[in-house]
Amino acid sequence: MIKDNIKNLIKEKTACIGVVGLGYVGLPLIVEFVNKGFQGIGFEVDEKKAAAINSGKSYIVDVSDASVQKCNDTGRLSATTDFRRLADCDVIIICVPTPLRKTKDPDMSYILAAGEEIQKYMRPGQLVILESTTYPGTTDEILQPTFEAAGFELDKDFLLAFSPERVDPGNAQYQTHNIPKVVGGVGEDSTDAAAFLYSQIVETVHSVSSSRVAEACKLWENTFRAINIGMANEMAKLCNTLGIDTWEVVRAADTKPFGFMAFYPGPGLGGHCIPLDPHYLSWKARQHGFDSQFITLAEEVNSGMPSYVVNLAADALNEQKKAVNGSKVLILGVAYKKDIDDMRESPALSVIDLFRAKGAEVSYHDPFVPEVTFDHAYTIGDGEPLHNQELSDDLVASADCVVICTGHSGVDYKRVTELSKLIVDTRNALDKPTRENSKAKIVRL
Ligand code: SAJ
Repeated sequence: MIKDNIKNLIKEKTACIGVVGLGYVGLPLIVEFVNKGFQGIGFEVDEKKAAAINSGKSYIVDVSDASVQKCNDTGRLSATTDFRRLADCDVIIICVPTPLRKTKDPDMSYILAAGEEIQKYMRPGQLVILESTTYPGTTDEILQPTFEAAGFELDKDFLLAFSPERVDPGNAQYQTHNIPKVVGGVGEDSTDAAAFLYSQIVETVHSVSSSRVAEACKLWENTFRAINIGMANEMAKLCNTLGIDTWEVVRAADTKPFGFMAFYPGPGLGGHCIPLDPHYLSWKARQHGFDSQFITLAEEVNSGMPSYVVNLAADALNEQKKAVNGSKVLILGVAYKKDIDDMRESPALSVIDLFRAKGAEVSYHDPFVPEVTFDHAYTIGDGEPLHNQELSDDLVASADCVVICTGHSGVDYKRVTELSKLIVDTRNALDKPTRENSKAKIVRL
């Protein structure tokens, strides 16, 4: 039985673990397996990444150079662009990107490419696991037929499962070993073998009945966030309409010890997960004639926040008899969330674009982000990148409006309120004493 063979190799720690894609999911994963005594082969299409790993260097925030070097020193870790070595692996875990196309449809090209490479070098006796976030059905509708087309038979020649990644970059409290792992196989043997594999590196493994359940679980988790953030954004608009302090309301609601989970308004939805994952779910549902209204509505509300923020600023400038056109706008914080340098899908890009479309002169300060580039999706401006400006007194004082898009720690907000004329705070970055002593007019979400 292939399941028993694979489980024995895992038990004896002689199983060779292949990880396809050494990004923020794949690299921490292979390091965990090597640290637990397994041999690990990392597969990358990017030669620079493979070379970095082989020279003991990490390019992932949660993985130190020392931890990569330590794995190298055991002689059990290697990274390669030679996909022929997939044949050496007893387990192959796919951790490749699943972005959206510009049309908001799933871009499956990375999973398809990985599946084709694995098919090329597949041999009997392998367990393949997909970790990339994707729509329910990917594992059994795409990967299973790909391997069967090469003459391999599920349960006889190969096992196949899905296990969603739950890596939270920068989260010191929750790392790979203590984040419960959901596992769902295409058939019981696959579930059993995959669950046994992850039990070697994760404290809690939660098996489900199929790969589709596991695929749907991940999307539920992140769609839950997108919809609740959308609700927080709509509540902000509602509270502003009623003249009620949004942040005071949500903080009060959060005193409820059960049945409530706080989400907060913001300038929009950024990151590589939350803005994208719900579209994988709604896309698949639409293929079956089901239209997910919550996902659509949350997308409308969240993607409308940048213009809501710009209009708040425009109204406030208008009160000071200033037009947006020709005004100097300083954006404080452009990363997609606090105290990180990641710009993916950052709503600050849309805020900047909208201000420029109204003729404002925009600059930014973000200690984590040295440069902001605009892809073709952002139409205004000459396409030239913006560069981080030092937060000098002159920069703040000369701005007609300061917009806090990301409330990084370590910014001297008190000084900003002393020097600014007008501040739009989209992140409640200005605490009450700072607000009460502010010389600037302050507008909040
Ligand atoms: N945001 C709000 N209001 C909120 C929470 C978030 O506007 O109340 C915004 C953020 O500013 C950001 C976007 O939403 O622009 C996404 O924020 P996020 O906190 O969901 O952070 P992400 O994108 O890093 O999400 C990841 C996800 N992790 C995985 O998919 C493995 C998510 O499931 C985690 O819950 C989240 O990290 C986390 O909790 O840190």
